[in-house]
Amino acid sequence: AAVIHRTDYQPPAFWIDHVELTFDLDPAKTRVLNKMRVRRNAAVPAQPLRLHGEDLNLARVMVNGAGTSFKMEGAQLVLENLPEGDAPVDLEIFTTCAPAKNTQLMGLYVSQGTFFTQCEAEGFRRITYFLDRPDVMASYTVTLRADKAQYPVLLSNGNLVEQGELDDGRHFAKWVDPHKKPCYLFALVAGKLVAREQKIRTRAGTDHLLQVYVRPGDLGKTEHAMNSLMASIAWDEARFGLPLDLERFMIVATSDFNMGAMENKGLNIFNTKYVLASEATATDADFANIESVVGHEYFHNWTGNRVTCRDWFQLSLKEGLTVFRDQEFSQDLAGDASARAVKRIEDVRVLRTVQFPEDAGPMAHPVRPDSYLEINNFYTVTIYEKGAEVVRMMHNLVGRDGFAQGMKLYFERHDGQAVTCDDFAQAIADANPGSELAQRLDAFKHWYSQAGTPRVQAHGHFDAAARTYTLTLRQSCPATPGQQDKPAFVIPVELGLLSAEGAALPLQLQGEPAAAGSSRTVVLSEPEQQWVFTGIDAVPVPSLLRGFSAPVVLECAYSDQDLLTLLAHDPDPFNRWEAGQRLALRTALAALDNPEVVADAAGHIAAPLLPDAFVQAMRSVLRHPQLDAAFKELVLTLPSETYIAEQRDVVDPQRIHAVREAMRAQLAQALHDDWQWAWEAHENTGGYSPDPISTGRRALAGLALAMLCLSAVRTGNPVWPGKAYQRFKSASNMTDRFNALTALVYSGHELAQPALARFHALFKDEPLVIDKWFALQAGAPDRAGHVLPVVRQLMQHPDFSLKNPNRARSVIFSYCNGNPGAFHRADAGGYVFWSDRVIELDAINPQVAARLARALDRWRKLAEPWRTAAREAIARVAARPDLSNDVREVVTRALN
Ligand code: B3K
Ligand code: ZN
Repeated sequence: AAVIHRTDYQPPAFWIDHVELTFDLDPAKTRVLNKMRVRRNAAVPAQPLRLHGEDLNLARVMVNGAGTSFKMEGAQLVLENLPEGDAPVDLEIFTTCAPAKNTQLMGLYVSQGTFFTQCEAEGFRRITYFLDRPDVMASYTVTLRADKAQYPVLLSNGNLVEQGELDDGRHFAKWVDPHKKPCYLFALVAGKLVAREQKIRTRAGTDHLLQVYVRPGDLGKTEHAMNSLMASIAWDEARFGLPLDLERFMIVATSDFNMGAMENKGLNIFNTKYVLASEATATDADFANIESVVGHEYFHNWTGNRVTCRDWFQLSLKEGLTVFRDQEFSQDLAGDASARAVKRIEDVRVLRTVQFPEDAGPMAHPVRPDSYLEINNFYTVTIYEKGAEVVRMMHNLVGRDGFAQGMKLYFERHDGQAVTCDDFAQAIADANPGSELAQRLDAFKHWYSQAGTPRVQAHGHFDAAARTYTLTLRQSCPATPGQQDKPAFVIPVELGLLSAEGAALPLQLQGEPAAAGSSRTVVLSEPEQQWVFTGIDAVPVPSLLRGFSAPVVLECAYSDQDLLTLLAHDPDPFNRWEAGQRLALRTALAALDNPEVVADAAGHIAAPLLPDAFVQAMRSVLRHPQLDAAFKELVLTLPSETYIAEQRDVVDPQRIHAVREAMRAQLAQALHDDWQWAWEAHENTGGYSPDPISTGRRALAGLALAMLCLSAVRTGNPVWPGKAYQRFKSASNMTDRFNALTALVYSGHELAQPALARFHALFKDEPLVIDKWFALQAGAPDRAGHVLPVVRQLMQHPDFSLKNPNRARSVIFSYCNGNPGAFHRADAGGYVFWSDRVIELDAINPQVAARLARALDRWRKLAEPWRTAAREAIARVAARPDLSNDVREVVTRALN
C-alpha cells in the first residue's frame, strides 16, 4: 500500500452520472447488479477507466449491452477500450459479496440478522466496482430484493417509488434518491425493524415523514432521538435558513457499528448508543450525546451532503464545520449563558485531553492533512474537534450574523459541488469584507495547514504613573512530524481586566476614543505583539482567552491570588472554571516534583497537598448561592490524569495517579460537611427530565456521593456506602443509579460487588447498559494492580464479544485508553495485554484495532521502566507481517 498525498489530487478521468443498483440480499452471497452511466471527463487527457473494488467476486462486465475485455490491476478493474469521445457509456457490472463474513463492518454487513451498510470513507468499493471518491456524484436508483419473512423492511436513500411481491416468499422495494451524491453516502438496510414515525410541517410549510427504525423491543426508547431530530430540523432552519430537502428522513439503529453514526443521505445509520434512551437505561450524558449526534448527522445533510469534500484531505470541511454546528445546536438548546458555558467547558475538556495530546504526538497532523496511508485513521479529534475550533474562530471573527451570511454565500456558490477547505474559508471571508478574517485570510489558514498546538505567553506590565497596563503576547508552536518552523498563527484572544477585588475594568486601548465593554477580542497575528490599556489605576488581573477563544496553550505567570480572584469573580464562566483548574494543576505539578511527597506501598499519599486557600475557594463555589449545579460539578472536578500528564516532559503515570487520588481524597475529607449538604440539597430532582438544570443537579449530587463514599472508606465509616447502596437500589433513573454504583466501585467499598452483581441481573437484556457495567469495572481506579486481572476476567464473561465494537470498547478501550493508572503497570502487563488485543482485533476489524493502537501514542514521554516496555510492546505489534494498513500506519508512526 502506498502513501497518498494531497498535492497529487487529479480530477477524475470519468464521471458517473447515474447508477442503478439491484441487490439480491443473502447473508452468504449477495448479488449486486450495477448499471452505471459513465462519461469521459473532457477536462482531462483520455485514459482507461479504473474502478475501485475490494473483496468482491466479479462475474460479468458489459459495455453498452455487450461483453468487453477488461483487466485487473491489483484490486482495480481496468477498462481500456471504452468508446472514445464524450458520449455516455452504459456499463454493467455484476458481482457478489459475503455480508455475513464482513467483520470489518465496512461495506455491506449483517448485524443480528439485519443488513446494514457503511460506505464512508471507502466502503462502497466493497459493494461494487466504482469510482469510490467523493468528487464523483451520481443519482441513484436502488432495488432491493430479499426474503420477505426475514427482511420485511427494505430501505435505501431517497424516496420509495415501488414495492411488491416476488416468487418464493421474496419481495422488493425500489428507491430513488433525487439528490446527486458521492457513493460514500449510499446506504441500504434490510431486516426486521419497526419505526417510530412523525409527520412534520416545517416553517417553510413543507411536509415530511420522519422515521426512527429499531429492533422490535426497542421502540419505547426512541422518543428522545425523534425529539432531537425534530429540534435539529427546526434549529437548522431558524439559525441558518437550511431546510430539510427530503420527503422522508430516516434514522436506523444498529448495535454493530464502528463509530457513532453515519450521515447517509436521507438514511442515517446510527450506533444504538446514540439512538436508544429511556430514563431507566440511559444516563444524562447519553441523552445529551444522542441530542448532539442526531443533530450532527442531520446537519451533515447540508454541510457534507449538499456540499461535499473534493477529496478526503478536505474531511474537516464537513466534519469541523458540522461539529461546530452540533456544538452550537446543543448550546442554543441548553438555554441561558450558564448552561452554554457548561457545554463549552465540556467541549474544551475533550479538546485538551484528547486533541492536544494527538497534536503533540506521532499522529499529529494538520486539520487538512497532507498525506495518509489509511484515510480511516484520519477521522480524528484534530479533524473534528480542532476543525470545529477553527470554524468557531472564524465565526467569532466575523460575528454571528456575519457567519450566517458567509454560510449563505458558501451554499450559493457551492451547492451540489465537491469542494475544499479553502472554498469554505473564502466564502466566509468574502461575505465579510473588511473583517479581521478577510484582512488576514491567508495567515488565518495556517490553522488548516500547520499541525501542533500553539503556545501563547502572556506578560503584563502596569505603569502607575502613566495609568497604563501593557499586555504582551508572544506565540510559538512546537515542531510536529514534517513541520519544523511555522509562520505565526492568527489567534483571537478574548479578554477582560479585573481589579484585585474582582471588578471589571474598562478596556480602552491607547489611541482609542472611548472604552469598549468589559470584554473584547485582540488578534495576535505576529510572533509578538503589545496592547496598551489606559485609565488603569492598579495592577489588574487579566482574564485571557475567555470562552477558550482559540485552541492554544496559554501561559501566564498568575499568582495564586490572581487565580483565586478569577475563580471568585470572573464574569466569564469559562475562565472562572479555568482558574480553578490552573490552581489544582499547580498543586499537582508541585507535588509531582516534590521528593518529600511519597506514596506508601498501597500507592496512597497521606500528606495534604492542596493549600487551604484552594480548599476554601472550592467550598465557596460548592456553597455558592447563585452558581448552577452543573457548573459547580465542573469546577469541583480535578483535571484528569491525562491532562496532568500532558503538562509534563517525563511522565510517571503511577505517581500522577497517586497525586490526583490524594487530592481527591483531601477534597473529600476537607469538604465532608459541604458534600453532605450538596448531596442533600441536590439529590432529589423529582420526575426525570434530561434538561440542563436537573442534569446539573444529578451531576453534583453524584459527585457529592462519590466524595462521601471516598472519605467513608478512608475513615471506615459505613454510613455513606450504605446510603449509596440504598440509592443504587431505589434510584428511578439510570443517572442516579449509575452514579451510586460508580461511587461504590470507585471507592473500593465491599458493597461494590453485590451492587455490580445486582446491576448485571437487572439489566442483562440491555446491551447498552451491560456495556456500562463492563466499562465501569475496566475503568475503575487501580488498587494494587487489581484492574488488569478483572479485565482479563471480564473478557471471559459470557456477555463479552470482541466482534461487537461497543463491547470491545467497553472493556478494552476503557482499560487501555481510559484508565492510565491501571494500564501503565510497572510489570508491563498492561502493555502486553494491549499488544495482544491490537493484533487480535486487527484480524477482525482493522478500524477498531487502529483506534486501540493509538493508546500508546505518547510512549516517548513515559519515564522508565514504562518507556522501554511500551516501545517493546509497539514493536511487537509492528513486527507482525500481516497487519492492516490501519494498524500499520499507527505503529509505524509511533516508532519513527
Ligand atoms: N461521517 C461519519 C464518520 C465516518 C467514519 C468512517 N471511518 C460520521 C460523522 O462524522 O458524522
Ligand atoms: Zn460528521
